[in-house]
Amino acid sequence: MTDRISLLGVRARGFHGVLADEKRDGQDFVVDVVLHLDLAPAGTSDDLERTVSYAEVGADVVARIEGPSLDLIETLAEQIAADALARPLVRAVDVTVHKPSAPVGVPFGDVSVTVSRRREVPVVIALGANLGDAARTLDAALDDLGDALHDVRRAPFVTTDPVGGPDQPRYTNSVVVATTSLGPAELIARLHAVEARHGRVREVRWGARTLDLDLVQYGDPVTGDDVVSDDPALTLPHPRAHERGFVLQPWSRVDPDAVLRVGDAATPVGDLLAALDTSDIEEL
Ligand code: PH2
Ligand code: MG
Ligand code: MG
Repeated sequence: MTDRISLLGVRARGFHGVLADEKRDGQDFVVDVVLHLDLAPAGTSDDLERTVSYAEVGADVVARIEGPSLDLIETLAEQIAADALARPLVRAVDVTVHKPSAPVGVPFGDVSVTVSRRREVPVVIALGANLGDAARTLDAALDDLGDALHDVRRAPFVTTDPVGGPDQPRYTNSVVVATTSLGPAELIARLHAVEARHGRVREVRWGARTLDLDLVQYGDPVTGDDVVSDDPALTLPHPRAHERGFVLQPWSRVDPDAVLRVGDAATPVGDLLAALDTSDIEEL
């Protein structure tokens, strides 16, 4: 994502510093904040609710500068970054804190620290395989995803009848809920790379495969900051997940309160599942 809102040169007086005089006399701090978020929803609707108000961000920054005395501008930058990421829609933030009157002891132009922080986003990934040692491949794939995912929880493996496509063996399926700091396109690229490493070839649509890793949902539809996209390279949420028992059943096992966006509605996965015939699904 390259869209950004930059708020530069926010100046206020604060009492941060290691030295006693700094805590007593105070000095000016100057902060630059660059928010990374998708600006298309606001740009196409002209609606402030669909972006972040830079005025509110500026007020947050001044409150931190004028707030409780800290020793380090690193801490101030970290706090400002956390405030920005706590705002819905913000995916990442770069914060620079300048301390132009710092007691450096030599003539200098400016001193600053910069931190870049990204939000951890909840994601749901469906796993499937019906060639080779499927359960082993799914485990290996999760190992390969390693650093891309955090707080990973995996549903028990199930076997399921193939849905669609040519005559083919039963599938082994599972679902993983996790968080990531990767963007949706980056995460999908990682999923494809892991599929390729396990010998996946993209030939027959819905045909047998050594490994299928589908990004089902990116973000939280309850707060509305999930990514919705009909870009063919990044269709989110997954267009068929809401009708597929082999996704919904494992998902509800690993997260009984799971919610999937279906159109405009954040829908409990349990409700979707209740409407399906899941008699083919067997836990391993
Ligand atoms: N994946 C498909 C097509 N059909 N059927 C089952 N049971 N499990 C799958 O993972 C699956 C499928 C396309 O990705
Ligand atoms: Mg699939
Ligand atoms: Mg797929």
